[in-house]
Amino acid sequence: MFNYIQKELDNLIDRGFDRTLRLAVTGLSRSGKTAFITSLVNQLLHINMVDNTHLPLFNAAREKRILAVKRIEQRLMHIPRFEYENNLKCLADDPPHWPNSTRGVSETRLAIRYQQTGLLRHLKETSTLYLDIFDYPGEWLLDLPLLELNFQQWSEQQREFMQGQRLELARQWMTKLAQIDLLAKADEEVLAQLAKDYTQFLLACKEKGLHFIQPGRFVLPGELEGSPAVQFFPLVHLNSEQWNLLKKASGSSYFAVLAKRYDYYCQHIVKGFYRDYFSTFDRQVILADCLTPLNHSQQAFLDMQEGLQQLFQSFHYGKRTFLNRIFSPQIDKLMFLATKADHITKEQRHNLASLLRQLVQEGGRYVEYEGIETAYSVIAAIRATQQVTVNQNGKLYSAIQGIRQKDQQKITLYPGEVPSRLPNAPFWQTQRFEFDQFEPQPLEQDGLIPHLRMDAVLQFLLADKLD
Ligand SMILES: Nc1nc2c(ncn2[C@@H]2O[C@H](COP(=O)(O)OP(=O)(O)OP(=O)(O)O)[C@@H](O)[C@H]2O)c(=O)[nH]1
Ligand SMILES: [Mg+2]
Repeated sequence: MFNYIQKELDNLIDRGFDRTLRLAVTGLSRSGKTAFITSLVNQLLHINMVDNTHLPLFNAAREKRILAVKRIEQRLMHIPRFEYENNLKCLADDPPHWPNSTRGVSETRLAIRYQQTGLLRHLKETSTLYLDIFDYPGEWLLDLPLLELNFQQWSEQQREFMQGQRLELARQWMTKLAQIDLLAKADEEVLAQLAKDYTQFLLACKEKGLHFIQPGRFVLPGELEGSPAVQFFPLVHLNSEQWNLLKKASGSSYFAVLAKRYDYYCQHIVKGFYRDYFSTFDRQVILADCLTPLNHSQQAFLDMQEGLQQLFQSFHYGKRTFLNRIFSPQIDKLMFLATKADHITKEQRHNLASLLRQLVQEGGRYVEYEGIETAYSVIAAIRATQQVTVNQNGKLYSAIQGIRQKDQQKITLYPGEVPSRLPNAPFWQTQRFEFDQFEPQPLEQDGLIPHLRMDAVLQFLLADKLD
C-alpha cells in the first residue's frame, strides 16, 4: 500500500512539472527525415486549425485535449532553425515540389499545451510538453560506427566490402593507392589528390544507390572542405603481414599521417557531432526507404541493410558500451518506420512491413532492445498519391494516382508487388522493380499536409506524455 501511494505521489510530482521530450529522427540519406519532421510539425500545428479529423489514431487529438501547439524558440541558440516555413513553401508552390536535401544541422522546438487527464487535473488543469527535434544530413549518421574502430580495423572492414559494383567503381583509386610507399615521407599534395579520388568513388557509389558510405562527411563536407581532416582513406589493399610491417613507420610517413587524420576525424568531428546532438534523446524513430534500393539492385538493398545494421551495433540498446553511454542512455521508445508507403497500393503495405523487419534483423534474429518499447509501422509523411480503384473489363483493381516525377504526367498505375523478403540473386538476373517517384500533391485545407499513418506515429511517441 505504501509503495502504491509513493508511486502515485511520484507520478503526481512528475506531472506537476511541464515535460520535455527530445526526439531523434534517424535515417540514412534520402530516407525521408526532413519530410517526416516537416509533416510531424505540420500535423501538430494544425490540430485545432482544421476540423480535427486528420489524426484519428492520435487519442489526445481525437479527444480534443490538445489546446494549443506553437513553434517556440529552440534550446540551442547556435544551431540554425529547422526550415519548416521554407519546406512548407515548397509544398505550397504551384506546382508543389519536394524540399532540398539537407546540408547541415538544424533544430526545432514545439510547445504543446494540453489538458491533464490524471489525478493532477484537480490541482492543475493544463500542462505543456516541449518537443525538441533536430534534422541533419543522413550521410553523417554512418560515421557513428567509426567511433568503435581504429584505422586498421576500419580499413580491414572496408576491404571486405570491396566487391561487385563497389570494387568496379573503386578500381581507379585503388590502382593509385597501390603505388604509394606507405613508409615514405608523406607528400600533402599526393594525399590530397588520393583523398579526392576516394571521395569521387564515394560519390559514384551514392549515385548508384549504395548507402554504406564512410566517412559520411566526405560527400557533404560543408566548412571542412579541403581540410586535412577529410583527406584520408582506408588502406583496403593490405594483408596482415603488410600491416605488421607498418608498425615501424615513422611519424612523418604516409601511414602515420593517414592514421593521425583518421583519429582526428573520429575524435573531433564524429564524437563532437554525437555528443552535441545525440546524447540526450528520449525517444527515437528510425526511417528506412525500402523501395528505392529495390529499384537499383540487390546490392543496393544489401548495402542499406549493412549500413543500418552497423548502426544498430553501435547503438547496442540496453547494453553498456562506450557508444551506449555517449549516445542515448535514456531512450525508452523506439519506432522503425518504412517511409514513402504512398508509392504502393494498400494491399502491399503488409509486405513492406515484413521487408522492414528483415532489414533490421541482425544475423537472422531481431536485435534486442532491453527495456525499450519497440514498434514497426509503414507511413507516408507527405502522401503524394491517391489510392483509387480501377475497373478493367468488369474487374476491380487497386491502383495509385499522382504526378509521376520522371515525366510530370498525371497517371494512374499499379506499381506492382512488394516482396515480403528480399528476393535471391537469380531473381535479379531476370526481373527488376520499378517503383515510380511522385511529385507532392497540393496541400489540403489551411495548408495541411496529406499523410498516411502519422497519427499512429504521434500516438506511439507522445500519448503517454500527454496524460
Ligand atoms: N512519395 C513520397 N515521397 C517521399 C516521402 N518522403 C520523402 N519522399 C521522397 O524522398 C526524398 C527525400 O526525402 P527527405 O525528407 O529530403 O530525406 P532526408 O532523409 O531528409 O534526406 P537527406 O537530408 O539527404 O539525408 C524526397 O525528396 C521525396 O522525393 C513521402 O512521404 N512520400
Ligand atoms: Mg533531410
